[in-house]
Amino acid sequence: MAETTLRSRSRTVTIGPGHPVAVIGERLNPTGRRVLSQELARGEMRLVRREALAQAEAGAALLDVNVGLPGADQARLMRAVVEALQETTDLPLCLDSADAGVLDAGLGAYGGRALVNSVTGEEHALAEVLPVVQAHGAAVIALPMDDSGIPDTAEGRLRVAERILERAALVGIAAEDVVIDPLTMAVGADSASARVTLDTISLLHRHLGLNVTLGVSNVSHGLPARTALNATFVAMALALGATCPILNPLEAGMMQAVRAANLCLGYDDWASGWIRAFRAARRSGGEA
Ligand code: THG
Repeated sequence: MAETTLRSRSRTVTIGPGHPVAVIGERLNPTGRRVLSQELARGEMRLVRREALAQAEAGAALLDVNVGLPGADQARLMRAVVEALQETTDLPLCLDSADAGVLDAGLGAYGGRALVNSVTGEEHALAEVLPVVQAHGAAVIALPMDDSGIPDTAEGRLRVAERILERAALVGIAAEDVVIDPLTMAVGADSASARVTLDTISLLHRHLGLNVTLGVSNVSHGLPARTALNATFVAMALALGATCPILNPLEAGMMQAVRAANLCLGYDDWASGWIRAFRAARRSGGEA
């Protein structure tokens, strides 16, 4: 199975078999967050820095960075956020935008090797995003949807992922630098959707052997008791081969599920990570 290596100026993170789960922290995203949106709109980086530090402290390995504010100059904003984050944290970044210009601006400001989130199989995305990824020597998340939409079967999603890999190879991006996302939708809106995501993960794992990410919190959108649902879903996804889930590391239940999965999948010798987290939580009076 392939390894993907990401870097900040001073830290290297390797995702892949034999490595503990690499959590991608989801909180630098203004969607549904009023105060963060307002600060970003003013170009203010106080909350961005605070969320970065909190996610690092909670155990994130990478930070997703989304500046999707309607009406903002997102290229400029992405550059400013990347600069602020590089002064604040040594975690490698995952730049989250569908716009090649926004990605190019963020990658240009970045002094490491970022993960680009994401490219789809849509012709315009392949043509615009892949050359930007290649020019900056970045890695990229592939979303298996194309100009005819999102396939509703695991086999259909695997076929689109394979087409994205072919196009990436044509511009000189190695297969191990493509992380595949099976696509996660709200299970409250379609009760078959989580199952398709999980089936896609195992098919991708068997056929491609590449790293797999997923936006865990999408699954519980609109439902109560989101953390319990997200935690169970991420444990299932990790058992089937996901290696770098995007989730909220500030939810204690999510990091508990990730640490439990690390232990159960053989990535935590002598349960030392599990015990260390329990002791740290007891000292600070919180949950493990
Ligand atoms: N795949 C990839 N990237 C992604 C996603 C994916 N990026 C975006 C998203 N999906 C993952 N990130 C989030 C971030 C936040 C939430 C869900 C997914 C979320 N936020 C709360 C809400 O909207 O209710 C608000 C949080 C708060 O107020 O603190 O649920 O699938 N590659």
